[in-house]
Formats: sequence, structure tokens, C-alpha cells
Amino acid sequence: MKKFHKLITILVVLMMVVSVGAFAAPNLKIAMVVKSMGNPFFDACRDGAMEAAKALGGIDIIYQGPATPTAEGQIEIIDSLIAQKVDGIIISANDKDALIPITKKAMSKGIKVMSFDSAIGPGGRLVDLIPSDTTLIGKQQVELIGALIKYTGEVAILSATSQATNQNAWIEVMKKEFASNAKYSKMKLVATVYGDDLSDKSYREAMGLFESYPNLKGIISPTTVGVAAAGKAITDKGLIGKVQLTGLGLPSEMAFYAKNGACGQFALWNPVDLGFSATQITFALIKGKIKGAEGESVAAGRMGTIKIGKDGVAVMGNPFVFNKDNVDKYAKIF
Ligand code: RAM
Repeated sequence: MKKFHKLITILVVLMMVVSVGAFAAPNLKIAMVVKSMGNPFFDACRDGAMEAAKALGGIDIIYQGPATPTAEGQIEIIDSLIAQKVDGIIISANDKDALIPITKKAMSKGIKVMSFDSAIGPGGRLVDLIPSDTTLIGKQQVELIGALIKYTGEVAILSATSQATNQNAWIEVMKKEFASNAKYSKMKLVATVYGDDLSDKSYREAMGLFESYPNLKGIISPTTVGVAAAGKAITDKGLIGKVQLTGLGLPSEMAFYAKNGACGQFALWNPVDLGFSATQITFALIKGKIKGAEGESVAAGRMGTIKIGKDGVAVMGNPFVFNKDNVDKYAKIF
């Protein structure tokens, strides 16, 4: 009899487990579409997204991006995500305008779309999360190189792709600073070149700058891929101390160049936090807690409250500045 009771109990428990499984809501699917795969900056953003998904519960993160940073590659991916009926898409755009038709299509099917890191224009997304104020980032880059070259000499910019929303916005601010800030009147911006966020192309572009501008004093590379490649180019060419370097770099990739003197100082925000915050915002959009309108706010767990500003733009925080003395501490995190 005892045995029989035990069997019944096991059966009841089993039935409960099966029925709970059958009626549990399926996990939400949130896709993070990045500029390209194989970029450690975005891998760190993905880690933040996974952390948020775990904290919120019931979310599957799909991490995708084209092999090279093109809008065409991202359009194909978004098309397939629409077919997969994902609930939300978080995208770092390779082009501000070219993605609008496809993301509009996604939104017409009820998918919540936001951009982060590199924006889609206002019509093509509900929210855009920028890491830090655009003017602040651009001005800071010029000041960082200015201090390294004692505010005198030729400077070049080594960017990512020519269509990247984020780099182009920062470069516009930098150009204004060079042109109109009296503090930089003895500095001259001589060229802007594009390494397309590919290490080998960025390296070749840096080498090309040394050839074309023998008096070059400094490089600003506002891309993690570009600044690491420029650090290597300066080192390989024996130009440490002759050509200074700053940019937006991952401490983990730049520690070597900060310590060998190729890169005196550089900046960045925490990409893990960026991916974490973006996922929190997308979750709030999916749950209908926000629509992406100015004045709304999102309770973003350990990141506190994120406010939605004009045109659906939200700002994360201020960049950190790294040098040989503090780089190791951050290199452990990102
Ligand atoms: C590269 C990408 C990314 C940018 C960082 C700073 O990894 O271009 O979009 O935000 O650099």
C-alpha cells in the first residue's frame, strides 16, 4: 500500500511538472544585432545583454551581426529575425538611413526596435541609447590628443566605416573643435581615413598616414578596432614618442600600448553596461511600460533609472579615461 501511495505521489508530481511546462509562457526573444561579428566591444555588449536577460528572467538573447560592418548584411539579418517573430531587436547600425525601411517593417509586425551605440534615424526605431553625450565624447577626444602633443602639430582621424552613425557624429564635433576652439589653433586636422572596423585595414590605413604625413604628431581613432590597430602600427614602425595616439579603446586590448608608450591616454564607457541597459529598455518596450516618448523612464536594475529624452534618445553615462596607471584595473572587466 505504501509503495502504491509513493507511486501515486510521484505520478501527481510528474503531471504537475509537465502541465506547468506546457502552460508556461515561452521565453521572449530579444535579438542584439551588432555592426559585425568578431569585435570584442560587441561581445562585451552581448555579455551585458545576457546578464540583463538573466536578471529579468524569461528572455532568450539572440546575438547576430554580419561578417563585415555593412548595412546590407544587417538588413538580411533583420529580415530573418522578422520571420523568426522575435519580440525585440537592439541594433548598432552600420547606416543611419539605409536600415529604416527594414526596421519599419519589423515595427509594423509588432517587434520593438531600438538602436544602441550607433543610431538608426528617429523613424526607424523607438529608442536610441547613446553611451554618452555626443558633444562630450567628440570634444574629449580632441582634448586627449591635444594634451599628448602639447596642442601643436598635425593630427589625423582613423575612423571605422564611413557610414557609421556614431563615429560620424563624434567626428563632426571634433572638426568643429579643430576649426573654432582657440585652444587648438596650432593643431591641424590633416586627414580622416576609414579602417572599416577591420584590424588589418585599420593597420594599413595607419601606415598610410605615416607615409602621407611625415610630420604627423597625433592620431585620434574613435573605434576600439582602429585604436588597437594604430597602437600596433605605431609600435611596429618605431614611432613611439613621435606619433601620439588617443581614441576609444578597450582597456583589455590597449593595456599593452598604454604601457609601451604608444597610446598615452584613451577613453571608453563600459560596453557590458551598455548592453545591459539596452536590454532593460527593450524589455520595458516589449512589456508596454514605455513607448519611447520623451519624459518616460526605465528602471534598469543595477544601472538605476534611464530617462528617455528628445526624439527617443537616452544617454548612459560619462566615458572613463585610461592611461598606463589605471588600465590594468579596467582591463579585467572589458
Ligand atoms: C567599435 C565600434 C563601436 C564603437 C566602439 C567605440 O568597436 O565602432 O560602434 O562604439 O568602437
